[in-house]
Amino acid sequence: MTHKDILLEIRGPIAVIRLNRPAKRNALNDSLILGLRELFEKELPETGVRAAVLDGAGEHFCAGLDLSELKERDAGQGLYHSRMWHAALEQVQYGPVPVVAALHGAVVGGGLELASACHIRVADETAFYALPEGSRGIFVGGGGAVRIPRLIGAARMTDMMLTGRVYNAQDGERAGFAQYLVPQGQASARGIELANRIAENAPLTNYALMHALPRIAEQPADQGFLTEALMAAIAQSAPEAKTRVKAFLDGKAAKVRKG
Ligand code: 1HE
Repeated sequence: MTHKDILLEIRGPIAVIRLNRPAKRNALNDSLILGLRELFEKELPETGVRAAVLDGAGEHFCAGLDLSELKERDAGQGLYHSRMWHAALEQVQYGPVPVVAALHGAVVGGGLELASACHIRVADETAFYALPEGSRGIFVGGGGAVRIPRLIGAARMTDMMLTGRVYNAQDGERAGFAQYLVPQGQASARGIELANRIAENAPLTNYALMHALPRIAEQPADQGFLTEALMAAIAQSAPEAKTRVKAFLDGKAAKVRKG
């Protein structure tokens, strides 16, 4: 059963997943993190959707870790807590379908870590990005140290944590947090549009983009080229690829148009 603070709506080929704890600015307590893991690992695969959108109810996407649960933990408990986040966000990144994060308001701390585990980020003009961990005397623990530098570079992340710098939506898009910047209130609608487009792809193409590309990008070049060749060979041998290529050659598929 879907967690009490998560709304799941199936809209044809896509799922719309909403963090629904607006009174606490969608702060992520342990229960909600485990709920996200359960959703991506068990519930979503059963729905048969081909893409998903993740957004937040209320004025903000997500205020990060629920600080009211940050009680005294010893080093071992801290390690397990962080690994619990890793396991949950791993299910988002390497789960069943590509996930578009639709961002508005605060995208901070663990909220930014969650957004970074998604495959595409669409932000509206109200979005802002920060890593207040630096000011709270803690460190990122939800995979941010790995994923955020891959979006914006280690130098920008270091600056954010050392100085408390907050990026607004425009600067955030330029820095690489979001791939799309839309007017206020339109992030979810645009996310849904993109997810529907993603759902039209051959499933193997989406699989390759989710599971092969990030690993290839981390491999030494000679290994990356080989992995790419293996993935390409598998994707192009699928019947769906042959049908799609034939449709183009028969003049029945869309051409690429100038953006
Ligand atoms: C919270 C949290 C939270 C709000 N944990 N309760 N994250 C942060 O350090 C960010 C902390 N939050 C904020 O800076 C602001 O709340 C916001 C900029 C996100 C939103 O401001 P605003 O004015 O809209 O809301 P608010 O009045 O500050 O908050 C409304 C309520 O939500 C209030 O509770 P109330 O009972 O007084 O109504 C807040 O206490 C509560 N609230 N954010 C708990 N984060 C895996 S490691 C990840 C490490 C981190 O993420 S550290 C960064 C944590």
